[in-house]
Amino acid sequence: MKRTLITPARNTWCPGCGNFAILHTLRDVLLEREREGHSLEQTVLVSGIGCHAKIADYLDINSFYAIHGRTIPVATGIKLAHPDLSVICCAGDGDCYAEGLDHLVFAAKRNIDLTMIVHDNRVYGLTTGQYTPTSPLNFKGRSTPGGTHEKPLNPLALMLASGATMVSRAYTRQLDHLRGVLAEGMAHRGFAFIDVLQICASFFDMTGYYNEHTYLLSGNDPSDFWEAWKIAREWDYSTDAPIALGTLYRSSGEPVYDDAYHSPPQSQTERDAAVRALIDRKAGRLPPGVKDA
Ligand SMILES: Cc1ncc(C[n+]2csc(CCOP(=O)(O)OP(=O)(O)O)c2C)c(N)n1
Ligand code: SF4
Repeated sequence: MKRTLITPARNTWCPGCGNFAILHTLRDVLLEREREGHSLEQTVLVSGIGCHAKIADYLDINSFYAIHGRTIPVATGIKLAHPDLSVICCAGDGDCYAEGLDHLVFAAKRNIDLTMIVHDNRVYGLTTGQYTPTSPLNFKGRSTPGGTHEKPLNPLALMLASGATMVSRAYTRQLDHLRGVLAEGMAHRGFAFIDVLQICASFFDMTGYYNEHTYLLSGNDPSDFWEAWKIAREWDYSTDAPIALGTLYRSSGEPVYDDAYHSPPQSQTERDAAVRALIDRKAGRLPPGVKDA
């Protein structure tokens, strides 16, 4: 029987939600990687809290539901403890551009080997449409009936400035392109950041706008930081402008945090002994002369 990697959990996303596109394209990428020899058992998905996070319920792979804004600390812990795993973060824009923004900046700065997929619907979806850092100026939502008074954050410029070694944008109505960018992100060694313009059909349906304004990048040189910077600044997430889709920046072969990090003891026996010694030390039971980890 053909594996679908889709769990039997009841799907509660709204009809037309862009999360379906991310779920199914990510599934395709994972199955393709498995055919290429990357075991699914070596892959872990960490999600935040929000509509996007339910992807952990719907995709049949190892997963961890973090708390709001904390996908990256959890994913960092997993990666440092088990450097051989491929670790994916699925976060919301409220989740990681507001609540957990500091973690995002530090993950990029450290160039930790994670694939960061942001379901950027530009609202807090699960809590019914409050504004987030990428909502446009004057956005009228549940918490701002008179419109917002602040300009949005440009996540691509922020990630470039923070040191991310892959910076991309995709769109949930461009499935083949989205699939390609997700595959590229998973293949990248280092911090791969992908801002996915994800349609929230219920609270901020930008389909018509994105269909009209997006274009696929071609002929750009992703190793050219300043070209990437220029492309990132074309659209400020608020004012009408062309919206580039694709990989703006990619720098390969840069040191990754996981390599430089002092690894904990690798064997299970050593780990058990280290944990036991820590517990004993805390409990004041460590015999004289025995060093803790
Ligand atoms: C620490 C904390 N603050 C607030 C909440 C309430 N909360 C749950 S989901 C959510 C909105 C999530 O929005 P976003 O991250 O953009 O994801 P989306 O639902 O749009 O996918 C909020 C504010 C929470 N669960 N935990
Ligand atoms: S509220 Fe928006 S993001 Fe959440 S499931 Fe519905 S369409 Fe999707």
